[in-house]
Amino acid sequence: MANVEKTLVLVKPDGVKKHICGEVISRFERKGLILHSVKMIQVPEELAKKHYAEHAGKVFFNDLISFITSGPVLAMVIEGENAVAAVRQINGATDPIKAVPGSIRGDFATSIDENVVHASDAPETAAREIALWFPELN
Ligand code: FUP
Repeated sequence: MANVEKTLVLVKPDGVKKHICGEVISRFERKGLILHSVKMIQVPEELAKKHYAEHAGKVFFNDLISFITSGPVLAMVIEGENAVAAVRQINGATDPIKAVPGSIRGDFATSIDENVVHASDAPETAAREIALWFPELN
């Protein structure tokens, strides 16, 4: 298998509340990706701010932090060939209205500020995010 990668995926509080964690995991598994690590976490504000550091100062930053800390999040490391791009394909576009039907966001969300899932956008980002969310793997 060429180009095996790991990527960080979150089922955000809206996804946990909709009881679709299993559905989300199932879509990655059906694609052939592997569930490497998984945990349920109540996100501390400090972790949320580090995770979303690239958005600090933007108009939606405070809402982003409030939302991700508003309830339990399912954090996981997904592994497999081209895992970064494969997971983002399955998740769909950031704005659920632009996400195609059949993608997670296209099927389960209507609003950009509650879009069910997060996934790393590049291998370098994945390394940083996995270290942040799963320090025990370092
Ligand atoms: P993504 O990589 O698809 O998660 O998207 P971004 O990193 O661009 O955005 C991170 C999160 O910020 C999104 F999941 C939703 C939120 N966001 C807004 O609430 N409003 C915006 O205009 C853009 C992003």
